[in-house]
Amino acid sequence: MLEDQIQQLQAAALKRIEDAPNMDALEAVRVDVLGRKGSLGQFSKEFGKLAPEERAAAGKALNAAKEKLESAFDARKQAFDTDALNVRLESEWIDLTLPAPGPRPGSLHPVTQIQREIEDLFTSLGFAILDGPEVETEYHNFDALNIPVTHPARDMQDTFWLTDGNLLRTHTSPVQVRGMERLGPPLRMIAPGRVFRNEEVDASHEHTFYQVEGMMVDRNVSVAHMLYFMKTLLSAVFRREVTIRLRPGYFPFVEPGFELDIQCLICGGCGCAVCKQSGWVELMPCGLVHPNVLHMSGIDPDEWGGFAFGLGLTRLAMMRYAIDDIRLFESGDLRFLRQF
Ligand code: 2NL
Repeated sequence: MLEDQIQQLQAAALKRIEDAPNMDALEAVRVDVLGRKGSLGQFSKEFGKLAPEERAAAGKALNAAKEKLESAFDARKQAFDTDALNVRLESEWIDLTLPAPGPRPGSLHPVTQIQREIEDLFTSLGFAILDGPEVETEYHNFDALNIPVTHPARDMQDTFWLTDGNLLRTHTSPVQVRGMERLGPPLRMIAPGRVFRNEEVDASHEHTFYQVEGMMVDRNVSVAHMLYFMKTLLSAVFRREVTIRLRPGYFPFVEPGFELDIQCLICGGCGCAVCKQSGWVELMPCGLVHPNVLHMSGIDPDEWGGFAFGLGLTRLAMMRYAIDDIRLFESGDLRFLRQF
């Protein structure tokens, strides 16, 4: 009987639909059974052999089976769709009550970080933080510092001269000269900032870098005062006790002048590549302010004296973060800057 065969096919197909493990398997069943060349369609070809009254009953059974299978197929498909949606909902949900992330927070340039630490320290020691112009007069950058007219530092090779006779400051000393002129003694000040040298640029030389200079002018200021402040400064910068030594050094704006070295922080003084096996690292030129320098800025050297020092901020940043190429600082390279 055709109707029995349809019944059997229907039962087998329903079971296959129910057992289909996924959408692909279900679709294969649909093509097999309901598709154009599917097994259900094969029955219609048998209809010609049937008597007309049998044909009507068989047609009815075939349509009923088709409807039943189609709705079973749709229900199974619906179940797969719902499962897939639930998986997505579980993996992709977001909490809309969380605050928006906002812009990515930036960070301060490593030199700025060290500059601010030093500013905070000196503020706590009663020093003023002074700023001044980057384009300077020859007088404030050289003459007022007792630097002879013939000094090689004034040379084209070391200084960026402007066509009007002014220059890009080669140190922040001119800020201190202006400070002495304006504040008068007694005074304590530091002058951090950007300075310029006409350098052949390589991994350890830049035309633009940062330094801080500082000075204290008062009655009876001695090398002992200078040493106290320098040790306090370096212990704060390196966040530990440092051992220092003084060697004589010549700078026209101080007398006596010194080179201050710290015992190498890498090897503890035993000798390594950083200190070139000497155990010491040259860090800070300093000295007692030359009487001529005080006099030129309107301070009586018979009544007042002072100490002064210079410290390279860029160099400190290189030491602290073990940066081996000075050109990175002015490069604007975000891959570098985002590390700080
Ligand atoms: C440097 C800087 C030093 C000073 C700078 C200074 C400034 C005035 C008066 C006296 Cl207005 N001194 N600054 C003092 C000692 C050392 O070093 O970069 N030298 C290579």
